[in-house]
Amino acid sequence: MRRRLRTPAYATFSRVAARAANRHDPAMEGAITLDLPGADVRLYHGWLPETEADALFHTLRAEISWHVHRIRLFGREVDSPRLSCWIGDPEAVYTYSGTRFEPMPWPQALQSVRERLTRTLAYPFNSVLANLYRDGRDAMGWHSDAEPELGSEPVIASLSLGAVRRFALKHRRDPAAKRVIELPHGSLLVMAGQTQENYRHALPRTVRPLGERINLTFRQILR
Ligand SMILES: O=C(O)CCC(=O)C(=O)O
Ligand SMILES: [Mn+2]
Repeated sequence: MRRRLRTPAYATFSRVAARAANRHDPAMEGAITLDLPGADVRLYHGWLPETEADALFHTLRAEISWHVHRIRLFGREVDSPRLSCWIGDPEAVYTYSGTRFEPMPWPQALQSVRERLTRTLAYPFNSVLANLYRDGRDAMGWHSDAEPELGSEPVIASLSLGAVRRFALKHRRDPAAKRVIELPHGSLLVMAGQTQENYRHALPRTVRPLGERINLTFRQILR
């Protein structure tokens, strides 16, 4: 059985908290809620206005120390097909795909995004996995963000910058419960509740000629 850390009460995300918080952030209104049983997934188009999203993309592209993460796949250690960087508060040590990652310090450009997310989603994000997809060959296979240090019912806030990519979700047991959506520049996808417990998600490869994309998944690592 997987080890589960207890989620502190203040970190419990609810629709009520979200609604209350949304009043202070116009970009959180007009969310698209995906109609998937046993999931809580919302997509906010244009969460970051285009010029801000452009600037953030260029700053992070240049400032983040991008590297290839080694991941465990079918018992073998291989290069992850994308460039990544684990960023967070000093205590936010994360082990995923069999590798332990010590956090890099927050770049200035990410601090204000993190503060805005923490405020509007009423959830204390202390880390972010930054990923750079160089073209359509870079991808992420089926997985759920369900490591023990994320606790039960984690909130994952995923900000997309750059090329539009498809994002797929499928239920672990119900083959009819699945969805593919597009994640445009400046959009925010929020996965909460039992989404990680019930669903896997993936960012499939594509042969379409595509430019670079940066994805930032904000998380809370529990101690
Ligand atoms: O790139 C994305 O949109 C998703 C990435 C993802 O699921 C992850 O890094 O855990
Ligand atoms: Mn994920």
